[in-house]
Amino acid sequence: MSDRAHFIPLADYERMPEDEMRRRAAAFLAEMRRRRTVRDFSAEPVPAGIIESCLAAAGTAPNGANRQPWHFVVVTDPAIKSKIRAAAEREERDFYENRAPPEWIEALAPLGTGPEKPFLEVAPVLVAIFAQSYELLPDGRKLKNYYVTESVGIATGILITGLHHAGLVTLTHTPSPMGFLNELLGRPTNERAFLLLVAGYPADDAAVPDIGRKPIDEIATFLDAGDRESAQ
Ligand code: IYR
Repeated sequence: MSDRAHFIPLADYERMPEDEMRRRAAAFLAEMRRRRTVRDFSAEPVPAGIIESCLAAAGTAPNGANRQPWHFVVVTDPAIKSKIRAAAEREERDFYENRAPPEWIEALAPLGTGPEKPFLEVAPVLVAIFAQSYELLPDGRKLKNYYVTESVGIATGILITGLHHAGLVTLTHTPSPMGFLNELLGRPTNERAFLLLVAGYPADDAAVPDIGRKPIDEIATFLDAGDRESAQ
């Protein structure tokens, strides 16, 4: 049964004038359009506190039954980064040489990816993101989590947005399979590696593929009342 007795007023909501809303939406769009996935990183360390703030922001993500089914492991230790690179490249070589169907290799061609992953050692920060499929209770029982992939995906989106907003670049890296991350980072069996987010500054000569984004009319459909009637 719902229990609204424990509700509190929505005190932090800020109502804004419409022109301010439009200005902010447009400014946010302009800022997000500047975000690019980067594979050429500088080794320069990131200032203290940035990663922590962005992770705390990621932790505000809407999620299933407020279980907050995520865990983030921040790796800056060069020795651990080297181990991650070696393990990821082992999987990636097998992916590119054996497992990936030709169609997939073709789809990746414009991105210039390959089995070599130097950024895993060069970039100052790796954030390994884990999804908690269930919680392990102290008595050994398993408490199921809900909408885990959706929840962790949204949190990851906020993390990527936050890091971009703070002036860093990221790469969403998905070595497959990623089980080696549990082993290397000592994560428990209720957690599944979801994504490896590489973060830092771009290299001075960083280059990105010349690819575009779908226009709004291709990614969204606006059904107004009239459209709905005629569709019936
Ligand atoms: N995991 C591989 C392949 C890869 C797959 C997709 I889909 C990409 O958008 C990019 C890469 C790799 O990281 O190289």
